[in-house]
Amino acid sequence: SSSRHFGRTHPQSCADTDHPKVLITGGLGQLGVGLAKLLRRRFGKNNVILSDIRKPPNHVYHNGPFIFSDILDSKNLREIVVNNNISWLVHYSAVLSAVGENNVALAKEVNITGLHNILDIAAEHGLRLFVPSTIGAFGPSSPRDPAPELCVQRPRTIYGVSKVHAELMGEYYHHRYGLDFRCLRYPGIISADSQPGGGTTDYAVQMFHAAVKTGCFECNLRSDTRLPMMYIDDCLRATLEFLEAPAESLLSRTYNINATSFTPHDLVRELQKALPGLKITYNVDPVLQAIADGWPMALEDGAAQRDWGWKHEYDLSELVRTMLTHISTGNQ
Ligand code: AKB
Repeated sequence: SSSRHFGRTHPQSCADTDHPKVLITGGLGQLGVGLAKLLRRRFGKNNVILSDIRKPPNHVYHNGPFIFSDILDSKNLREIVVNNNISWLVHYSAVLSAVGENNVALAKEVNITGLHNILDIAAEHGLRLFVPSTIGAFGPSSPRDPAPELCVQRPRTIYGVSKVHAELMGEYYHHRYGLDFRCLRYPGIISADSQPGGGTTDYAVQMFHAAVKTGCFECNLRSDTRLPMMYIDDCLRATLEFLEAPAESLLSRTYNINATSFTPHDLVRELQKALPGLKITYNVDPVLQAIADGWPMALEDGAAQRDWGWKHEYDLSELVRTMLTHISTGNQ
């Protein structure tokens, strides 16, 4: 059909209406349930559909629509977009850095083939498409403190390579076919009630839980490894604000967002203010350490501040206070 050629066939894209109909892929990862909650408050419960290839816990079923969707099955994906009149797609399915290095074939399939399916379907149906990128899209030859928006990107992980590919393909589809592609480079995300899925920054989330539950933790990165980090509420708010930004204000389609940066040592010191008995040992994983050593220590996010008003709220001390409250009160 003509729409398969992705011509500019959607001048009045439904993405421009007040209440978008949103599909979130990879919805059972660290961010999907939280984003669905935020978007449902704004756009209505039934206008936000969470999807994944796994069966969700009961509370996810009770909080709004959940369906099976496999990003590697483009027929299934196309059916979902058409049957539900989807106008925004948030593509959270991905294999993260640590898991990717252990299973390159899977990372290629999910992060590259899956992304191709998503791009084609989004372009065919005039969707607004959000795909997260990451600090992992930089590498050892990128400037590290901070990493600018535009610089050398030669990551050494399959995860990073696939995310640079996603940035470039999305921007290409934007220029070539008018796809409303939007991409944020996320730092490591810290959350209390959802677990990260196999990344290099996971140690930080795990340290919070171990600190509260057992009082001791074995860290797999060196104590002086400084990485950009962000509390989940900042990340989800950034995503919503960026998704709502008028297209004319976006001078770029891929933006860095920054909040705080810390090392394991900084985090331990901050946690020990509330939990003085906390004991940390270090058992460095050389693969993860090499990944982290090639990532930036901070991201330069002036373009996001200028174009769509980005401003983070949580610094390290606020982040630690909030995480400890959530974990200790069992809100997890
Ligand atoms: C990872 O560590 O792989 C992710 C990321 C920073 O993209 N959390």
